[in-house]
Amino acid sequence: MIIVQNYIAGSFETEIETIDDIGPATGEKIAKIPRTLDANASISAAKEAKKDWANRTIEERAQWLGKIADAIEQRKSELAKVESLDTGKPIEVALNVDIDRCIKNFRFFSEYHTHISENEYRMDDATNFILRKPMGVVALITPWNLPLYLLTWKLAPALLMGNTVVAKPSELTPLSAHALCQILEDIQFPKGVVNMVHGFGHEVGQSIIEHPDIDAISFTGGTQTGRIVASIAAPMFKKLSLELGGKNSSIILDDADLSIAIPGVVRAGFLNSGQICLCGSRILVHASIYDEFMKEFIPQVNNFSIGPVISENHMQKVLSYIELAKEEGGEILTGGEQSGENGFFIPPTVITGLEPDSRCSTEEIFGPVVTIHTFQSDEEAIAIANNTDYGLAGSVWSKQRGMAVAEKIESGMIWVNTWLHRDLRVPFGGVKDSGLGREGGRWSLEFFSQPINICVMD
Ligand code: TXE
Repeated sequence: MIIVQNYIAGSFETEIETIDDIGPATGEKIAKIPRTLDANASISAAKEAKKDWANRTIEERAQWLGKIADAIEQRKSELAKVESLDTGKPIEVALNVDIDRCIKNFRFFSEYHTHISENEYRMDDATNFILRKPMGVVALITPWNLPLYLLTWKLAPALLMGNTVVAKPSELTPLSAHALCQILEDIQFPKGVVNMVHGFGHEVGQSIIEHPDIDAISFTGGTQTGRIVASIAAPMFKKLSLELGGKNSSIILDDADLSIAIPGVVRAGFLNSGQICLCGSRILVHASIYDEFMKEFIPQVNNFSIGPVISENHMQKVLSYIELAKEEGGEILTGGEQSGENGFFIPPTVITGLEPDSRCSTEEIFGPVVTIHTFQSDEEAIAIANNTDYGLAGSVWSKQRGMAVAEKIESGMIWVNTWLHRDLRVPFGGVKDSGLGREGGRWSLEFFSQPINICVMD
């Protein structure tokens, strides 16, 4: 049994009350985590540590990011093991997708600091100097689907820009964040700069958001929770970044190269058991190629190996959407029921026959479930893709018209003839109910800092 502790001011601390952490592959208890009720101690620690960390040079902070990347690299198989245990994802996915990306997150921002230009604007009689100052103490609230990947995606730029941090990982997947704190301790990372608190979102999570000494909040999670976070942060004028849910379309036009589109669309639908906000869970296929597409698509779906979904509750939510699909007139072509004796497994599930505006086709299910729809023209495909409250991502598969269709999709990110092909310099984030703000490259650096103008007369 793993015992997870809070990490505050460089020391590991327990709480009297604990929460059980259940492994989704077995349904058994794998760890105990502290049920922290308030984040006051961690926020005070971060506030104290800010005095030193914010005053170090950006080069020194960048060097620390490099050291963290090295230390993660040395312990990558151990980290992949805990990530796989906690999320149920196959160990190769944990290693090659999750932990690999954690290392890249730190390395990328460690090297990217040289891109920050010291802006100067000349006037006839004066010069404006724009400085980038840290925000202060920032809150990082992260979900369970890509636990360390998403935490480090926020942590690296926050540290680079001179902020100190209070982080709260999901109570469903606390293990890799705890392991990261052990790494920070081992490499003698300055105490109090990163503080990690564990517990329920509505308890310790909310106490972080509400605290007057938190200067900025970077949140990734569900749209409903994002609404609560925004309603607390807005009247306090806290800087806020929200990466929320998605209901993304994979659009296969009649001129698509099916030999790349089909495996691409299968991966987009089912990677991480469909539990990535970028997953393409609505598949729109041109009617003229539907039969040819489906003949190859279903066998590839059945061959795609996935892990469980994250929890009993989440499995019930996904299964209830499959029941709803049947009530809405859908036909289950493959999958559709819980599988296995233990754990929370649902095989890849494909549903046809639903109206494009049905609930199952427009609401986020966040599991291994895709719906298939046909269309007759590019305009119709675009209209279906845009007919959802979300606007995060999507993909278009076409030899000729990918860019033209992509431009008309209401979403923050679109891939053409690929999916989840990431350049860490580009903006990441959604429109509509998928969120607020952008992460990535200079957008992350801007979020975690504030520009100050000093105008000096000649
Ligand atoms: O996430 P929550 P949940 C979607 C997906 C999923 C749904 C709900 O559709 O089914 O959201 O998932 C913390 N104040 N995504 O309920 O609750 C919480 O402890 C402060 C999409 O598991 O949003 C966790 O650390 N914090 C998403 C984090 O918020 C609070 C990934 C996210 O959990 C809080 C996950 C509060 N009041 C789910 N309440 C994506 N965009 O990738 C909760 N938290």
